[in-house]
Amino acid sequence: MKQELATLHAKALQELDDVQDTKRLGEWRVAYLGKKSELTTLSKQMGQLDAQTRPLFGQLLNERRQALEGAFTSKRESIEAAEQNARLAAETIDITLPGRHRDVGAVHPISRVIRDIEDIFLGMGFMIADGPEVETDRYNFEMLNLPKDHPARDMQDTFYITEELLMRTHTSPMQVRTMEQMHPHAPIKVIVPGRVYRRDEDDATHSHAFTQIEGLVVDKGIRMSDLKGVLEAFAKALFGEHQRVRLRPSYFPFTEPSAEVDLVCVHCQGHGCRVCKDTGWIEILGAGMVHPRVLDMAGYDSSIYSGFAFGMGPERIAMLKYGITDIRQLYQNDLRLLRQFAKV
Ligand code: 2U9
Repeated sequence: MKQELATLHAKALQELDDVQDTKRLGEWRVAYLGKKSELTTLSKQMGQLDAQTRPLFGQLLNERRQALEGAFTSKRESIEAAEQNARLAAETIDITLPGRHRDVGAVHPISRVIRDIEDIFLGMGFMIADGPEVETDRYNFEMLNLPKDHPARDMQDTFYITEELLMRTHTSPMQVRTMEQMHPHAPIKVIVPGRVYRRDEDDATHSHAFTQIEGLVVDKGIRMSDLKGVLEAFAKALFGEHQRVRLRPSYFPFTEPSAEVDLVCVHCQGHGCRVCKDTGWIEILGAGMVHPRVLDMAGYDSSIYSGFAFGMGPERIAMLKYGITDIRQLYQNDLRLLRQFAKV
């Protein structure tokens, strides 16, 4: 039995020598130190030995088991260290490699101006509405006090789809729809941003497709002074606290009285320059008191209700704010222009 033990020990150590990974190490442990191992079998057979050799063999058996367990532990440590090193080597990051470039998008200047304007009016309690770009003659013209024979229809060249359907020439039809939807509730405070279409020749200041933001307020007792106050607050919020507005008489079929609204020139602060043609003022809005006929047609009795409306072009505002001189630059998607609006 002693010889058997010595052979077993030598065989176990030799096999352990060949073990290279934790899986095989586990198998080795089961085979040589486990419950069904030869070593355990030998210890069970110890009962057959005589009383004198039994303790000696028992001690020997213990020494061999401890030796094998020691060998197992140091093998496990060396395998784990090797596996750890391999893992670390595989995970090595070369921090000297150049980084991968990721393109960062930018909000288009027109969208940016629209968002800024929306924020300002939301802050004043307005809601935002949007609606169809293909409109009916009724909403685009009739309901805005522009009957078929009205000379002012010539002011706006229209893309017609059929006799009755057209590409909207302003966002005003959506204000009419809002009034119909809100009726009989008041007040109405709404702004409508959106794309509109006109049969214009494209040049530095005109485009056949452009954006507009129009606003409408309807309630009892709305006056021209409310219009001026709201537009002045708007001008200050968008262009700075020093801003003032000036109203000049004008004409729109859907408002009476109507006005053109000027800002102190953003270039020369009113001193006079090429941008404002030496007047010190720049026009940025059209506005007026909603025509009584427009209120009545949408269901708001003009003897009880009054309102004001205004309209502006985000392109023109973007050009003024960012010093863009040709409207076409806003539609060409030239990355050299757009990249200037990417926030870092
Ligand atoms: C309703 C009643 C009245 C909207 C208005 C203007 C004046 C105006 C233009 C300025 C330059 C648009 O971008 S632009 O081409 N707009 O001058 N728009 S009042 O009046 C309305 C709208 C809807 C029911």
